[in-house]
Amino acid sequence: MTSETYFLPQSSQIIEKIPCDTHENYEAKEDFLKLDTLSVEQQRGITVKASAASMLYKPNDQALLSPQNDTGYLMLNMVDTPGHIDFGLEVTRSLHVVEGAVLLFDAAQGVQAQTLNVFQKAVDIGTELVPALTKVDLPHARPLEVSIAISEMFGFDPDKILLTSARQRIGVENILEAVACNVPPPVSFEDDDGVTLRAQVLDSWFEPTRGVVCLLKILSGKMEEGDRLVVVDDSFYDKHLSKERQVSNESQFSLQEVGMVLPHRVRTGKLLSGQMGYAIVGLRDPRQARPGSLVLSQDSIDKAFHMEKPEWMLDGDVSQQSALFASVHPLEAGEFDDLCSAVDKLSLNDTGLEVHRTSGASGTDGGPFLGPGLRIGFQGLLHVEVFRQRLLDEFNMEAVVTPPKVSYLIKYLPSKMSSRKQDEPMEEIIEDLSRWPKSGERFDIYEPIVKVRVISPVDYAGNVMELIKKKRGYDMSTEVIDDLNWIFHAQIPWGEVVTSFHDELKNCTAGYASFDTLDAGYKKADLCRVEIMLNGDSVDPLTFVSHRTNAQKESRVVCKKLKETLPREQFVIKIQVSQLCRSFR
Ligand SMILES: Nc1nc2c(ncn2[C@@H]2O[C@H](COP(=O)(O)OP(=O)(O)OP(=O)(O)O)[C@@H](O)[C@H]2O)c(=O)[nH]1
Ligand SMILES: [Mg+2]
Repeated sequence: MTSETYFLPQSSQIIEKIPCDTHENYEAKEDFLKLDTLSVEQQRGITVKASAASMLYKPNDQALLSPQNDTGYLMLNMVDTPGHIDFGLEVTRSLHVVEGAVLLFDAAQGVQAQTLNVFQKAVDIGTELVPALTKVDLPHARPLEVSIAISEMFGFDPDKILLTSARQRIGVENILEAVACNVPPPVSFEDDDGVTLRAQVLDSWFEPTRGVVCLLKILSGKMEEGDRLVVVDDSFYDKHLSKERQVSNESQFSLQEVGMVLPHRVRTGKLLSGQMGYAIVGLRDPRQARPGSLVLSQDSIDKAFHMEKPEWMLDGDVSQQSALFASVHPLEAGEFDDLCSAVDKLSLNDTGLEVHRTSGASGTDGGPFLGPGLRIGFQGLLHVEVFRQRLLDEFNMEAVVTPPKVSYLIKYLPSKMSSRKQDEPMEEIIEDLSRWPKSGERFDIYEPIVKVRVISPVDYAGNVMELIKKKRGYDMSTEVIDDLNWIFHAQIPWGEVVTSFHDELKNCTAGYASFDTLDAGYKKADLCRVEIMLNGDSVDPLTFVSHRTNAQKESRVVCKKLKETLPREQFVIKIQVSQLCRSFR
């Protein structure tokens, strides 16, 4: 959970509408359990999207309130973030908009790899951290040992680590009080004149009956229903600089409804500086209010342009961060346009997706069997699964997703046989395997490498090390966390990690190990491109890259699977594999 606290600059009329959490009644609240609203989250019991909610809290220490605040309450704006590494972008985005975060550790399992990752992000961003152990109710919880281990690893004062249980409602009050004491209120802009509106879109989604709904944070000024507003992004500022600014009609709107998220929506009619809430803006196209955009008032837009803007603008960040790529095809060939429209809407809400339509309208061609499709970049394998399920749940669109691939760096070497033109670069990163060098070229291939950090009970150390070796890992080292857990560091080709590392690691450690990864550049490798052909036609989406030593084995597995799954026809279907230029059956 990440949390933000700030002083309540609001009159009592708003307080009446907001349920208050005092020390006496917080136990009666069930609402905060309902933040995981997507059906994929409920089915799988995981969080995939960050979601926000606000509450009033009456601190024990009333000295925490500012002199102007005579209400006795603080308003806490909280964001719940996913834990799985594939949704790390949600964590990064959330950390940028809060002043502090509660870092939760499992009192039974101890430190997990993704917690290390979040800790490092929070330190880089400068977020205040409140450490807490949860699940202390479990019979095998080890609060003392885990507290000592994390205080040594992260430098927290062991006495300040809070003990809690979400299930038994233990220690919730202590967390709220620690947040109120330690997390500072948001810093307002230096040039805040108290009236000029600057709000940032934190999230937005499309609802068929209401159109685009935004989750906003008011950075300065206020917004009220009926206000004429404008959504602007980075390109707006660029155009303004080149004096070509023209606010398009599409990004102007009249604010239809505004309110707070508690976590059910409560219409308040206005939002003031420092508050977080929802806004229904009457836009129909979700792309017009992308997360990171700024909302300004039409009346003061020229003034606002000369004022400070928040650092965080997300657009453009994501493309470099896709971990793997797959091509996505509709189940029925005629549904390609519907697929495109569904993916457009989903990509607004899932900013980790990178949608490519490079080769004309059809994006990527799956040949006679898969038909046209889109090439999409994902954050990891779970992300691919969640994407597929969200398409089905939220857009009733069943899609075929080909096995994901990573990107490769190709360095061309001088060759008389080369058909490359002089102005073509000698180095390129490709994620589309149809751009693999043609035969006759001389080239070196570099594959992406990641630093992997596995945290596992020491009982499974042998299995973990064997798995790392099997995945072509190198530079392995170990570090002791406590009597029970070790950290294993290694460098592993990313292509080996994305395929089945997660499942195999969980299997060989009875589900106890966790891992995270850090980009470590590219390394030269002996790789082959393996092409699958059906009746002589290459099926692009089935092409894969394999280490030379495994290529033959992996090709046979794919052919065998194809033989089992392709529908029986009256004619003979020839399945062939071509590895580099060498062909075999
Ligand atoms: N015994 C016990 N179980 C808990 C406690 N908190 C959560 N759980 C269980 O742990 C599982 C995961 O809980 P979540 O609250 O979904 O965990 P999370 O950290 O939000 O997970 P993600 O958001 O997917 O990263 C569920 O089965 C919960 O019932 C606790 O304090 N005690
Ligand atoms: Mg969760």
